[in-house]
Amino acid sequence: MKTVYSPLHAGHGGTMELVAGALVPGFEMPSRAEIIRARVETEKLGEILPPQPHDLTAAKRVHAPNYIDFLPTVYPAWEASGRAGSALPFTWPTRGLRGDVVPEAIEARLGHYSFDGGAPFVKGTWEAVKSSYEVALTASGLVKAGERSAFALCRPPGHHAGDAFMGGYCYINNAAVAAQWFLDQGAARVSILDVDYHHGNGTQQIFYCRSDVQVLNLHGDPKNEYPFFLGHADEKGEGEGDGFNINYPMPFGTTFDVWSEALEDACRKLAAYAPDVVVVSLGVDTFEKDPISQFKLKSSDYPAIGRRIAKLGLPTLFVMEGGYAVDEIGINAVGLLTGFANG
Ligand code: SP5
Ligand code: ZN
Repeated sequence: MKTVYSPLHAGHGGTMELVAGALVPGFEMPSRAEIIRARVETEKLGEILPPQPHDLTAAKRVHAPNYIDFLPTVYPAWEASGRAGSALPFTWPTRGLRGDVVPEAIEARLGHYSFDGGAPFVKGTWEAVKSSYEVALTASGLVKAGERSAFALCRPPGHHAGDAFMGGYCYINNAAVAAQWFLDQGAARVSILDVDYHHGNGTQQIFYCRSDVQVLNLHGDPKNEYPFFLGHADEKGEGEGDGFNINYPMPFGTTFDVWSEALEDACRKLAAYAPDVVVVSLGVDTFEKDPISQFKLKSSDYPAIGRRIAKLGLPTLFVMEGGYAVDEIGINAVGLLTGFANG
C-alpha cells in the first residue's frame, strides 16, 4: 500500500488547548505523523509519495466557499490585531444569538466558523491544513487509478469539520472531500467508515441529507464523550439521506469483543450498500492507553480491523484522523494497514 505524506504538517505545532480548566499543550502534535511515517518505513508498508498540488475546488464541494476562503486569513488577521500564540475563539453564536451575520473581528469570525475552541491556528496551520487536503486528494487519485488501497497520512485530521465550521483539531474534512471527489470522478456511491474513537460529527453533518454517501460511525457515546452534541443511535439521516447514516455509540471501557461486533454490523450494512469505494476515517484513539479516550482496544486488535475491512473486497482509501498515544500510534495505525494489506 502506498502512503502519501507531506512534511508541511509540522508547521502546525506548539498549539494549546483547554483541558479541564487549564490551557495545556495540544494532544494533536507533529510527532504523531512523524512516528506513523517512520513505522510505515520500518514495516515496509510501501512507497511514500509527496502530495500533488491541488487548488481548493474540491474542498468547496463539501465546505461553504466563504468558510474555506476564511481559513488562510486567520493567522495573518490574528497577527495584524497584535496577538501571538494560538488563535482561538471564545464566543459562539449559539441559541439566542445571531448566526446569520459574519462579524469583522478575527476572534468573532473564529467563533462564527467553529463549534468549539479545539482548532487552534499558529503560523504554519494553514499550510499544514492545505497539505493535509492535498495528501487526501493525491491518495484518492491512486485509488482512482486502480490501486486496491492507499494511505493518506493526513495531519491535521478532518472528521469533526463540517460544512462551515472547524473544531476538535479539524479544519478541512479530508475524508468528506475524498468521498465527494470520488463521486465527481464517476463513482455512484461511496461509504465512509469512521473508526476514530470520537463521533465524526462533521462528516455526518455534511452528508446527512444524501443517499450517495453512506456514513457509518463507531464511537464513544456522546452522552458522556466529545463531541457530545451529535452521534446518537437515532440519527439515521434525513429526507433523501434517511437510512444512510448509521451510528454505533458505545460506553466507556468498551473492549474489542464488543467493538468488533459493531464493526461486523457496520461492514454488513456497508456491503449491502455496495459502494464503489470505501473511505476509512482511521483514528487509533480507541487504544487502551490513549490519553484522552476511554475505549480499551489493544495493539494486537488493530490488524484484525484491517483484515475485516479487506474482506469487503472494495477499493479503499485510508485517511488518518485521531490517536494521541504517541508512543504506540505507529504500531496501531500501521498494524491496521498491514492487516488490510495482508488480508
Ligand atoms: C480528530 C480527533 O480525534 N479529535 C478529538 C478532539 C477531542 N477534543 C476534546 C478533548 C477532550 C479532552 N478530555 C481530556 C481528558 C484528559 N484526561
Ligand atoms: Zn478522535
